[in-house]
Amino acid sequence: MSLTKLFTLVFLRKEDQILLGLKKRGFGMNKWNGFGGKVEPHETIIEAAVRELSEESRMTVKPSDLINIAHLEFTFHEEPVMMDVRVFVTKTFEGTPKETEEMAPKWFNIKDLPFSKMWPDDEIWFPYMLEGKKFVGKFHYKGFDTILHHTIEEQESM
Ligand code: 6OG
Repeated sequence: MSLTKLFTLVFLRKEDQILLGLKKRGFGMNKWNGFGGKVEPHETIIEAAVRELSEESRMTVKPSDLINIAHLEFTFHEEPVMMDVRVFVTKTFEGTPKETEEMAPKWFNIKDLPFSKMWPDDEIWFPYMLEGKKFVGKFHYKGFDTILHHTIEEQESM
């Protein structure tokens, strides 16, 4: 039997820069990523995206400014869990990024992203996001370092 867990992942854009955070604990520790986490039972996906961004970076966004650009599905060899990650981007936000217990935020130029210290899937799908495309990406991992196979399908709308 398989079990799906729903997550959010938010990226803020400022001209040719993107805000990433270095994860300080838990799943994906020591990797740069966007900001996000589990959707709680009482909240919508958008509410979770806004909340997780604020908790992890202290940045504020309006729910209506988040653009859903991707669904990412992660499965792991011999693991029953499927991670369903909803990816959002926006250029409209308020605040100054602050380090929190979970993340250390930093702006990166989009031409100089730290892929060697990110999830291996990021290098495959970031180009779609940076070109403004919408897509569904499916990645099947063995452990946390090896992608056994993947697919990416562009979508007209999400
Ligand atoms: P917490 O454990 O912090 O939520 N996430 C991934 N992001 C990328 N780019 N690649 C992956 O490949 C990922 N697996 C999980 C979803 C975990 C956060 O990490 C994201 C969430 O934003 C396997 O609650």
